[in-house]
Amino acid sequence: MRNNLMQRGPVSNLSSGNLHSKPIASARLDHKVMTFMNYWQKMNSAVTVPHIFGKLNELNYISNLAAVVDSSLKRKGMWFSDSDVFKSLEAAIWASQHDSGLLQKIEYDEVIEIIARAQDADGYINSWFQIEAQDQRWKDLASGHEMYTAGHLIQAGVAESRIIGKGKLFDVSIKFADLLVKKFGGNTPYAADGHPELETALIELYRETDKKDYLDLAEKMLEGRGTGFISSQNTGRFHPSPPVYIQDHMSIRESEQVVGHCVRQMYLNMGVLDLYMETADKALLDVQEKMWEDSTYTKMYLTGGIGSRHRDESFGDPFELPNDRAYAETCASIAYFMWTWRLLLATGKKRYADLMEQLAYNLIAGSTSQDFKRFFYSNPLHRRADHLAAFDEESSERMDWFRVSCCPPNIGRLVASIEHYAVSENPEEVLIHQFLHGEFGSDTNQPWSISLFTNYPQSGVLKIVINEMGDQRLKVRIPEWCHKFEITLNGKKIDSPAQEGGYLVFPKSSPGDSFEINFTMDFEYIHPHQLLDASRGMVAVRRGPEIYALDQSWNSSELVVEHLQIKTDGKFKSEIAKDLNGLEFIKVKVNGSSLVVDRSGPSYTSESKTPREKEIELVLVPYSRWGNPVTGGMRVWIPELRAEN
Ligand code: FUB
Ligand code: ZN
Repeated sequence: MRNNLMQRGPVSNLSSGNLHSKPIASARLDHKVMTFMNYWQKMNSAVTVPHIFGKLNELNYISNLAAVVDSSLKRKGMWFSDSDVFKSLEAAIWASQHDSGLLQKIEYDEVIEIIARAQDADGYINSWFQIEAQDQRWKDLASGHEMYTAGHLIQAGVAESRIIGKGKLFDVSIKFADLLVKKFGGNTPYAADGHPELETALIELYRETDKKDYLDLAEKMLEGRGTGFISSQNTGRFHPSPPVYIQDHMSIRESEQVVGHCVRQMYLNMGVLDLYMETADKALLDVQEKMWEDSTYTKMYLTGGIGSRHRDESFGDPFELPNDRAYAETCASIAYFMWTWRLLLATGKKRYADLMEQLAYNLIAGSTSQDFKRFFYSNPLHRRADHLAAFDEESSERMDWFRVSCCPPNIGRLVASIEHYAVSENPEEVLIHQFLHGEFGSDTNQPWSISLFTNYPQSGVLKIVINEMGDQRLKVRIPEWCHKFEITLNGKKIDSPAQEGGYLVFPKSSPGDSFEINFTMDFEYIHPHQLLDASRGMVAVRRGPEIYALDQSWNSSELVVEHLQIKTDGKFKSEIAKDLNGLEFIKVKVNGSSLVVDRSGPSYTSESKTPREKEIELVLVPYSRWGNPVTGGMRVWIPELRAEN
């Protein structure tokens, strides 16, 4: 049984006593400060979420639902477009915590009314099937996305319950969930969706209602996967879905490698971890930890991107990580972040918090333009200035919308709830995993409250003021990139601070105590694994959690990124720069050279030529800032110019 119903973010009200720590009840970012995440969250509510609803209205997503009961309206767009309405509502609900006028601005009540009217008497909603093919319901489990879409509805309902209180959207989602239980639960024949998502949603609904039917159905769907049955339920109408593509090739208890469509694999993993968190079935956790290693150590880009193949939006082989052809969908890294949070809560292993930081400040942060209205779907690590997107490829430009528009609402919902992924607690400890400027606390029977002040990731200085603290010990993650740090307590240096599992452990604290930690942020070169062919002979630059990019916008217009090499024996010259919103960040100059390239003639010769080159200075900026305002040439991995022997 759960012990309280007070937590208000995603993954709340967990019941299992077998977790390392749980999310906290109260987290709030200060929107008056101009730090990267705080400003982004503020603009996400003020600009991104309203922009998304503008698109949902303009492009018929909402009227598709109205069309279910109004035959004068014509349905348009993808067959799973309802999912983006539901995901956007979830984003708006989390965002309404920081912008009280937002729900009115997006006409929340009216949209919910349209959804409620579209719901059939038995609880079913899916405007495509309701309008285009009533008789095809549940016939194309492999790619029809009916349960996937239901999952997003349920997640929005759960968010409504946690933030606004159980209202009409919650009721609609319960009605649909009950239909799913009736149709697919208990001893009924097995069914599950080719696009996982419903499983994690049902377990979140279980946490919100305590109704075990939802957990049981999720468990049945997860445990039955891996026989090829879902894959066989394919009418051919939508998308071919072979077993590996939809993770229906192997049981969740045996599958140790990430394969197939990246977002599907990540959403499936969220469901498996949710199941572990509620049942404490350790075998599930063990296999998921192996899968995380497969993904993070062999199939992930330095920026936190996953998916090296545009074809089928999929993982490639281990170490198949082409920089220019990177698929690296924004949704995939967002789901990776959400999965990794579950692993962190389950195990308390620091590596999970480190990865969440890497994902947040690189791929995810780079997904959104500085006007907060354009987004990357695909996030390459190398873009040639004369890049021409191929037919099978998502654009490597930030766009204000996409035909398949899953990414913008996903960005909206994660950024709107990001503060809930920063701190967790157990009866002995309060654990600070991510460094965000704001107030954090708990209202359990062990109340505590802290204020966190920081300008992260521009600076590695973190000040923690204790407002209230009982017997729990305060622990702070030492970031993976950090080689040196200093700590003071009420202004006095602590010489050998205690450490446990990569976390600093602070002495018992009293109200008014103030800890200051300075995680020294130096620039450093990062080298690829020797099996990473696509980046062999190249280096990348990192400062703190941020990976840097050589971006055309910050360099001379004569510079061609493919002609450049970097000298790793020189000094890093850092400077404060400002982005288009006036937010400060650190740019860096390094020595390098530009090859004098003759583009005419054949690509290959039998003779080895030493190209002429001229010395130049390269300017690098955080990957998250590249391509603002325009997308030109860019590369993360830069060929290293080695000193002649
Ligand atoms: O199929 C729904 C969503 O569209 C997936 O999660 C994304 O990868 C994109 O294909
Ligand atoms: Zn997406």
